[in-house]
Amino acid sequence: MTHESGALTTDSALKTAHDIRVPIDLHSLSVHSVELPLISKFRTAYGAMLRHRALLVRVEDRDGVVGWGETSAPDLPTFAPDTHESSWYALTKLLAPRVVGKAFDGPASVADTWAELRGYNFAKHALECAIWSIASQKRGQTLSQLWGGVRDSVKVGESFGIKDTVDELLEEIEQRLGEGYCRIKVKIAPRWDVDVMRAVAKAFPGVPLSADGNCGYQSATSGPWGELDKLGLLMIEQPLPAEALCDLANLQATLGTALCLDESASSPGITQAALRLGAARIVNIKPARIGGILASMETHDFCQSLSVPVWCGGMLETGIGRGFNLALCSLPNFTLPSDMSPAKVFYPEDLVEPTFDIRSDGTMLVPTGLGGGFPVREDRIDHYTEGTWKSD
Ligand code: OSB
Ligand code: MG
Repeated sequence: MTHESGALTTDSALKTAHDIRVPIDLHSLSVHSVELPLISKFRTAYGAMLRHRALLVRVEDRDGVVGWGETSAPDLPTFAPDTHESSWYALTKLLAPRVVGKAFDGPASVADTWAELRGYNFAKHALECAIWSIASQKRGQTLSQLWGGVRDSVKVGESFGIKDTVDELLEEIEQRLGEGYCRIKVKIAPRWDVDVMRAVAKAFPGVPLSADGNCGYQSATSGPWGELDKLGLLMIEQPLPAEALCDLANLQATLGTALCLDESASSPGITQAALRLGAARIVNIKPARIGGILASMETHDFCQSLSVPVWCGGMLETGIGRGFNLALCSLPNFTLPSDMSPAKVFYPEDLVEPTFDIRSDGTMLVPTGLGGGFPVREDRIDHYTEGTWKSD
């Protein structure tokens, strides 16, 4: 990190991560399908979820170092082409054979083995995370240190699903603001948008507020956009379908409010194209959706060069996946609050212990532990596992 004429400049995050050298000799890999009950249902434009399935990847290298990664592709290919089952297929049939029993000189060389494969971003991300966890332990550096992080704590907000009533939503927001969260994100869908956002803005004046459409609207010209634009929102996340880049650009041109890419940002290349089209002014980097940690670094870097701020979204990950997300948020261009609820907001218990929590100033600490950041509770994973695959 250097200071030039008062401006904060850093090396490219991609180059920093790409250049990490550490011998990794992959001895074994297992994939665990877990199902966790949700404390309360989580509803978005895609529908309601009462339980959550995740895939956990465990890798062990010949020195006995163990790394875990997590991915949380949904049951149906609604959010992205990836699903729980397609990620299972990719991990067990496509990715494991490329890495098990092989020796590498660092995480980037492992990721190189699947560079020719299109898609399966969620699976690639989980395996890449498990490898980064091993790299962190073998180098004796935290993920944030390995990746060139510049801050010890990150600003976080909460994502609120669609509720049965506005009062229910307001009550939950009030509780979360009391816990410290510094930004509110409300899921919207046709008939749960302008009135709801107006009520939230009125009840909590001055609190940064965004809306997330989850691709639930079809038109840039008709819809709640003009009304939402009057509310001074921090951003409107993914109002139109993922591939509607030209419509997003048309909509962005009519709005004072910044649009933010989520589902559209399906790879670094598409994200860059979308920004050059003017489809948004902010990017939600979800590492699983965009293809992993290195893909996130690349996206972080060109967004920074285009003066586009980024933040990290969540997919209801447990503490295993969030450890990587928190470390990612320590990079310089993650300047907006990220979706980073502790697992306890969603689940009866976390799969790591100790886990992380929100602090009263609206921040969370970047993990200081080696590996994924938090000690994994393998006994709890066993408890929630409904299927396991192991390499020979
Ligand atoms: O669009 O950000 C989204 C959860 C599932 C699918 C899509 C999204 C979400 C969230 C969850 O908003 C936020 C979190 O995990 O903290
Ligand atoms: Mg979103």
